[in-house]
Formats: sequence, C-alpha cells, structure tokens
Amino acid sequence: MRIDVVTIFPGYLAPLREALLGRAIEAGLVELGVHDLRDWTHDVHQAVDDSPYGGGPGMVMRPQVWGEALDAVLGEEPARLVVPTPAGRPFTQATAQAWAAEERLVFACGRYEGIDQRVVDAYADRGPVDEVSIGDYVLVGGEVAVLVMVEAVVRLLPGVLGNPVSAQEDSFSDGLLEGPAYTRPVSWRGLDVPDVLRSGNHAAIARWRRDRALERTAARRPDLLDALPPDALDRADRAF
Ligand code: 6GU
Repeated sequence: MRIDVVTIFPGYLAPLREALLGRAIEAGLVELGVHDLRDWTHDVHQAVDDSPYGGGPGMVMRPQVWGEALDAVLGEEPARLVVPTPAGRPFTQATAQAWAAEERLVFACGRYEGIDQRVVDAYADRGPVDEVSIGDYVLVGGEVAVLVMVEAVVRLLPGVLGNPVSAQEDSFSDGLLEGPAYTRPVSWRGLDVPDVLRSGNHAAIARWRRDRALERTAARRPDLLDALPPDALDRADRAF
C-alpha cells in the first residue's frame, strides 16, 4: 500500500515511522510520503489560508494551493482521497477494513476552519473522496486524526502484525468490546485470575469470554449491542 499525507506540519507525522508502522515501511509493506503543503505556494509569505466568505471567525485554506498540491501528489495513479474533518462521516473499524484493501490512500490535512469545499467537490469527479471524523470532539487539525487512521489501517495489512489472529479477534470485529485479559501470576495483590481461564476447558473459556464481552459492551457501549444484526447473538448469548 502507498500512503501520502499533505500537511503544513510534516513533523507531526514523524511518529508514522516509529514502531509497528516503521517496521511495515522498512519491510516494504507500506510506502509513505509526507509532503509540505507550502511547497506549492508561490508568494513570499507562503500563505495557505484566507478569511471566510460570509464572515465569521477563523481562516479557510485556499483552494489553489491545495489544487496544485493534490494534482502533484495524486498524479495519474488511482487513489482514495481522505480529508479528515470533525464534520466528516465517522471513521470506524469497518472503514479501516475497507481502506486496508486499497492500493493507495492520500490524506489532505486541513487546519484552521477547514479547506475550501471546492477542493473536495473538484476531486470527487476524479475518484473516491471521503471526509471523515475520528470522533465527536474537535482537534486543531487533521494530522493527529491521520496518525490514528493510518495506524488502524496498516495493522490490518497482511504481514504487519506478528499474529494475524489478533486483528481478527479485535474489539469491534464481532461488534462487541473485548473482555478482560490476564497473565501470570495467578494471584496478585489479593486478586486472582478467574479459575475458568486455567481450567483447560476451551468451550468453557470461549463461553466465559463471550459473556464478559457482552457484559462489558452492555455497560459501556449499549449502542453497539443495539446495532448488532439480529443473527449476531446465539441462544446462549440471549440467555445471558
Ligand atoms: Cl478528522 N479533524 C479534526 N480537526 N478534528 C476532529 C477530527 C478530524 N475528528 C474528530 N475531531
């Protein structure tokens, strides 16, 4: 997979070259390009923003500089263009799974009050464009959202995780939150590991884990339970 990020703060994306992602890049599983939007300005001040039509606070990123930058970075190869914005559709595990199948992702990081809408409108005629949000809170720019989304996507690529079963058993992949996990010692500060996990009874362990996942999801994210398809719960789940 090829990933490009256009931003006025290229240094913000440095963590993408660390740890798991860094290893994916070194292993050639991911190619990463980080580009400074100001490289496509022509004035001495390298201005990327201007005041909004219609008035109001803040600044809007100018379309011309974004147009030149995206023409250059997108090139002729097909790519999905992603524009992080708190006004976007929610980015979820399903989004990460869909994007993990793409050849190329290009992220356009806006700052200030966003990018002139005509940039998204113009590129929507050329290929897929997604305006996405990572949650119901406001960040100062798209850069941190890109760190989040790229990490969620890249860990799903074949060969990136040591144990591919971990990606399949994630919270959300079955629509539920994962339950608690334990390791040695069996007793710590007077707290014991649940007996069933040491029983060797794999069916009982699977049932116990499923019950804890249901319990935790009901307590913390009842909205996820409501959203499960009707066939997602088996008889034992319902009894629970
Ligand atoms: Cl993608 N961008 C910004 N600026 N704020 C956000 C966001 C994105 N998602 C949630 N808040």
